[in-house]
Amino acid sequence: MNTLTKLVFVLISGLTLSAVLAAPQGFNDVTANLMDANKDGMITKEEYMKHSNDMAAWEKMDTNKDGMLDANEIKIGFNQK
Ligand SMILES: [Ca+2]
Ligand SMILES: [Ca+2]
Repeated sequence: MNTLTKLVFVLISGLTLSAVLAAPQGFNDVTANLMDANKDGMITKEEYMKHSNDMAAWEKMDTNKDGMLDANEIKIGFNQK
């Protein structure tokens, strides 16, 4: 491996690592993580109600109305606050 190849390799590894670190972990919001009692990445109504009784906010966040917040709904919902 010559120096240039090494440099390119290091650059690519660095970029890949940054991309992984920057990628949404699905569930990295502290509050959401706290609410997700069983850490399955979803917040059910029951889990939510242990921390908040603001059901208007819940209804707004549960955009597909399936009774739970998935990672995407959490991300959008918590960022809109
Ligand atoms: Ca859960
Ligand atoms: Ca939902």
